[in-house]
Amino acid sequence: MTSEIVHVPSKWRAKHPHGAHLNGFLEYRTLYEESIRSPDTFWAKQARELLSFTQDFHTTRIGSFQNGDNAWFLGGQLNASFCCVDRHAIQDPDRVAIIYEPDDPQDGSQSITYAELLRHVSRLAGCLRARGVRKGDIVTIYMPMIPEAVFALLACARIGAVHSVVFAGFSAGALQDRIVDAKSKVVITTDEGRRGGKVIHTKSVVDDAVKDCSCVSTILTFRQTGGDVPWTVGRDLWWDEEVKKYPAYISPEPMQSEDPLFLLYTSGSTGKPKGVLHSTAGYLLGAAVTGKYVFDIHQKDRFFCSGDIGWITGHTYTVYAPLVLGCTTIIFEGTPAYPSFKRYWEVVAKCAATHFYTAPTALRLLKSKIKKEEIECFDMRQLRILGSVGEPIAPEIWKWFHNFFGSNQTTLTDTYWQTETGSHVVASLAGVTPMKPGCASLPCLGIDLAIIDPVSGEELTGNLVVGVLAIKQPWPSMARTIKDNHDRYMDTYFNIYKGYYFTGDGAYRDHDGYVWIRGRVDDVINVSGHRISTSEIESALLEHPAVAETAIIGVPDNLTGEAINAVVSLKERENPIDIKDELILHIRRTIAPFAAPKAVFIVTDLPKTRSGKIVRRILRKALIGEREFGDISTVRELSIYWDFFRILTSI
Ligand code: 6R9
Repeated sequence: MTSEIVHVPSKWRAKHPHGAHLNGFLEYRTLYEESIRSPDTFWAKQARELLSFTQDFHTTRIGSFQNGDNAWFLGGQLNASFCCVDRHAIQDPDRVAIIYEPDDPQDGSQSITYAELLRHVSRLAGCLRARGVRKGDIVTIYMPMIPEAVFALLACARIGAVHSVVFAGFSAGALQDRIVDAKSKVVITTDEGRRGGKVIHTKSVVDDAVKDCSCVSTILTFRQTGGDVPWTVGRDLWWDEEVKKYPAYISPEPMQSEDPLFLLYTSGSTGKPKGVLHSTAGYLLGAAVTGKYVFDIHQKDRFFCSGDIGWITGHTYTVYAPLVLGCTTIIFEGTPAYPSFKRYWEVVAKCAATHFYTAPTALRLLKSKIKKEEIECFDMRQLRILGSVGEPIAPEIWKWFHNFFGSNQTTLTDTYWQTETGSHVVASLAGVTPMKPGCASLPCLGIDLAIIDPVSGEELTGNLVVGVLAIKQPWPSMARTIKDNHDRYMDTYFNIYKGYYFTGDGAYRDHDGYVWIRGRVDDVINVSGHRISTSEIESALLEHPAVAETAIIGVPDNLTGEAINAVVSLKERENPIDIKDELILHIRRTIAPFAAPKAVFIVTDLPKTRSGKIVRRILRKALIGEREFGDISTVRELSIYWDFFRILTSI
């Protein structure tokens, strides 16, 4: 593990003359200590500063992890759409809230001001109300990355409805499960969407999904492409024909702090996807505090988060954090590969983005496709802050990201968090924290981290410790429950180590107190008594020039307990026999002989979820010879794993 430190570049300060919100690393240390010593004082102050309560709260926090009943800002009333729209529209109506960059660059971008956003959100909110949606009802949203998806989230929030966004790449079956679980009366979608030059048939999928759902009485469809779509008179309504019937302003519904804001389904290690429920004030505050301090957002900023609205990253950092702080969010409909692999650079340059937040999976792809000369023409001078999310970022990829997007003049924050945490929990603060490539760094303000010995269940204090990552004190944006299954919520997060929230990830605290995320604890491999993180071996393999992507899997082994298997895709066609030996030698050399894979499998691509995470579960099952894969509804392009299978069985 490298302990190289990258300081905030001096040119960063020149780009940002007023400096970050915090004046240096010592101020973070002081504020962090205060936030842990007196959490109620810290969070109450942040809440009053960053949110707008129409009625102030009287109690900052009650409840405990043991009882699973944490609640924040009791007695407070607020509305998330007011905080994200109205207050900025009142202060500065012409400030741009959204820049929309379509899939096809020929189609031209579009800007929406805060005043316009208020009108769009109000009209849609009026329409939802007219279709019978009431406070507490769950509205399912199945839309591509377009501004109307943002309007839909905020319109729900405006009338106190709970939004449940389903990624518009999920199948009809997966969508149906979520609609039924949520008992949605209304589903919001588009006729079609575009992504990477391809058409996605959103309305047809919704039609298939609701065939057996008696709960759905309205499908509201935004006309995005103008394509022909199936239509059921009475149930189906065109967005443009409906919204114009409702006023350009409706007042926001006053909500209690703890009223739910949204539901988001996520996969657990077992069972069907769980509906994670987030609260209004606590969630919004997590987005605001991390947006302000981790990403140093200022109102003049243009924030580009490539995370789709169908995932938590899209919720918190494409929608809520930028809008609650009143800056401009860039909504990008497309992919990094269309019409060329230069697309992300084009979007950053064209929109003059100040921030670019993306995932290592996209970066690995781009790294294997792009040469420096190809992107030197783009003016990236406005870019100040880079961010990474979703999985550990190998130091190699970190450095490439910093160089190829930031010309080594930006900051780069690796942000560790989860659907359940609502907002960042471990991250460096842009412009404040000295960075270590590949390291998530330090706990965010108000987050009391613990590393626990998984065997004894005891907390490991001090530095140079390895264990499982947990959180010791409640924080406002933590999920409040799993819909209709509070027992599962307790068992997954709170009953494993009493008194702690258990993240499910392994972590190492180095000699500087920096926290390195080692991947899910089920991804830790124990070979002959040596514990080794899959991501550590993966990072090392990625440093080999031939490797494009890799997943390390632990398989049972008679001799060593577990054996390491490496599944690797290559950048170029190489002789697989030669390269296998070379990769094994490479790991022996860079980590240790015990970390060297026992077997290496060369494949053309790895099975991934639609959000780009490698599905190790499938690889593991294939490697141990199981032919039953369980729920594979979240896996992209199933053909890839059949291909993988074929290669495995032919070896
Ligand atoms: C935000 C998001 C959560 C899981 C989490 C961990 C992994 C996320 C990471 C990271 C290492 C990072 N993860 N960010 N691992 N470094 N910076 O991705 O939420 O989809 O719920 O996934 O993703 O394993 O437990 P979610």
